Amino acid sequence: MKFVYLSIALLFLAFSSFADSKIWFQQPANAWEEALPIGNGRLGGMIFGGIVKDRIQLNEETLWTGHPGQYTDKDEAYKKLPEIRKLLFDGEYAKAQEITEKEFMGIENWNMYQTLGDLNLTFDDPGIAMDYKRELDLDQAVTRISYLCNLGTVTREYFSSAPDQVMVIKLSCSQKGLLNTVVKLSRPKDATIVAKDHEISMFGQVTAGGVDMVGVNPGVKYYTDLKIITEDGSVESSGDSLLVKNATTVYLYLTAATNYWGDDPEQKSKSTLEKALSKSYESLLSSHIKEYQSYYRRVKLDLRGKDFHETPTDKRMEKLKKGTIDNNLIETYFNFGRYLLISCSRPGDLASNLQGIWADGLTPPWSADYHININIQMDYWPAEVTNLSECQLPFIALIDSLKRNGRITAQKMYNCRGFMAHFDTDAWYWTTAVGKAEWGMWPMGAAWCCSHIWQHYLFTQDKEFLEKNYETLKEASLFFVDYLITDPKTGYLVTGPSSSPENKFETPDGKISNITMGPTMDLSITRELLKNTIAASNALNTDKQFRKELETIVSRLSPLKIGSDGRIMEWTEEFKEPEPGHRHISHLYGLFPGSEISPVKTPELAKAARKSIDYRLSHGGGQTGWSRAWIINYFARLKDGEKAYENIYKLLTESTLPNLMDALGQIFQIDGNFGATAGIAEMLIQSQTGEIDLLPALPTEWSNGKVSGLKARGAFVVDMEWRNGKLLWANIKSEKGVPVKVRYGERVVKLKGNAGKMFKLDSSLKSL
Ligand code: FUC
Repeated sequence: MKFVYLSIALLFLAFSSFADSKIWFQQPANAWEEALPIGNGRLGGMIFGGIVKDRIQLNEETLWTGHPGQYTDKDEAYKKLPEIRKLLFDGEYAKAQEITEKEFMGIENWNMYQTLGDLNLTFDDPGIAMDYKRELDLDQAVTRISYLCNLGTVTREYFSSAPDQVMVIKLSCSQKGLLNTVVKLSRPKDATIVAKDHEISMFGQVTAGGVDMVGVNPGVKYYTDLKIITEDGSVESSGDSLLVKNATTVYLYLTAATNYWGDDPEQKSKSTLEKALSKSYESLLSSHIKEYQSYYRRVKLDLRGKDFHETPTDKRMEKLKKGTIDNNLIETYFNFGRYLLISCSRPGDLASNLQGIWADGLTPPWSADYHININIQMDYWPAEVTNLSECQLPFIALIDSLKRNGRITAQKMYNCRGFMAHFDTDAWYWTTAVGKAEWGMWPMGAAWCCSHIWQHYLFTQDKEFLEKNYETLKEASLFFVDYLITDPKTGYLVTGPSSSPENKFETPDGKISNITMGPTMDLSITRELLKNTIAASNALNTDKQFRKELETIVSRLSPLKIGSDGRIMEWTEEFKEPEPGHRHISHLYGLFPGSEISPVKTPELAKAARKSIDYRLSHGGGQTGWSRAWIINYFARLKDGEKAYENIYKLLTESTLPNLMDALGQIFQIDGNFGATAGIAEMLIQSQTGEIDLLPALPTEWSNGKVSGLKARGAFVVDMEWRNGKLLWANIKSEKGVPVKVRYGERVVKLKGNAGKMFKLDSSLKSL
């Protein structure tokens, strides 16, 4: 079969007026990493768009192997704690690590987030196909395919609707009755497939690992239904397939459910399908677009780039590598980040995992689980600032779900009250420490997650939300009240045994080790958690006694330290670093996402942070997409727009797949998309120091531009325009009447609290 791919894109010009809201190609996807994602927060699809064989790889976010209670803590593990801590205080790192791994930590037994399966469509070979186009319209959350062939114009349209909880596909050709297709559902294992009448059902119970592990470690029961409706032609079943013959337009409706939330999956899937079928295709599509746009259209970014919309996205990515400046592609990348968050994280759903909701196969990378030593937190970095607060709620629910196991782990491993979690969890919310100390021995997972509770409150000023989640902050803090220990050398309170996530050091006697007492990141997170809990108890006017206790502890926490070479110290000692370009830059947590390091408020620390980043980068740092994305945010916080831009460019050219999905090597991992989306916003607006800082890190390449709908802490919505690198005007709408200072460069003005008021400021922040 020959395809003739012509670059003329006339067919699609009518689809949307938001030209740079599209990711598009002139060829089908050859690999999963080139397919286009659709999703409604729960039900996802990766669209390949082949001419003869189209594949839609399917996901349902609760499709997990395993079950609650699979991971248990070692009984009375805490009895080992004094010995381990003593060894670490005495500098016996390697020995402490050996005991920790053997006697303190548990055994790995990973559960998997798995594919729901594939929807396969096989069409008659048209011989020659011209003007092929495959696009994802970010403004509508619809993927479309089209080409010309002997069937006339063939078009396919795919979307996953949140309001109707159904994935819908429309196939059509312009010549009457020429569309023939074989429709199949498949899954590598654990599936029974039945095709009858106009419907295919696939169901089973998922089990662990690869195809040779049938029955091992059972997980959820699932059920998926596919219904075919045609306007003409016929549909008949043959084995487990449906054959559509002589049709002009075909509609496919797909629903899926599991028993994760306690539902009967068959009943849930079928009743959802029935409801969707009672509506016309047009009404499903229009309510999908309307509902989606109620999120997506809150923000609009215009970086005044050159118009390259007639060049397909993969070609633009290639041109970028050769040095073309393409601000519109950065806009598209930013919009794609918002699209992904809206499409994988809706209130009531599970939180975005390492791949959002899109993962192929039975054993996706790192199980596509919840790594909470950076990755899942990064997924939520853009949520508040890009005005998608509700999309953060699944993550808040995840924190709540950690409490049950987290209390047991706190008790059994540390003999402490409160709750805690280590570096990783999954849909069953395990919290114990497993595996190698290098990554497993890190007790700060829940504490870091909790910062998102306070940030959500700061951005929304939603007191009811804070009231509901205060106990979580309190319980997370309570753990540290019991857990922290005085460092006999310094007299400060420290954490431990713990690591600086996934990094290693060389001990004075030449051994490579990972754990110490009081790594810098732990202290930054602890300080932040306790301060947030203090602030929350103040805001709610509650728990005075506990607040006092926390204040005393905060004053005794080991502070940030600058080393002899001027960098922020990663550990309490100045160790040799076997991997000086390590991807985690955890000791700068206080710069981002934290706020204890600031070029305005703590210039010495900011200078040391800058040195630390430069050092990492000069040793090959930023290798993964997410690491690069973190660096963008670091430079934004240091108000260095040029460096932030340089790292966006590096992210796009070194760690981004052709479909703009973030890459770790050749593997998709969604955190980099979200981290960089947040970074772009941080370059335009910041509010972590109590001031709204306008255009804090504007690079020369973005000298002219406009943005609307970004959010600032204190519940403000900010629109602004700039020209020749200078602010032109800013409109700041106060939703809750919180008084605030606004900064632009050195200039600072005060805005009085006035709920609902729009403050209109000119280029020198004077009221208009
Ligand atoms: C963290 C990182 C790895 C990877 C994994 C999913 O632990 O160190 O690079 O991103 O999560």
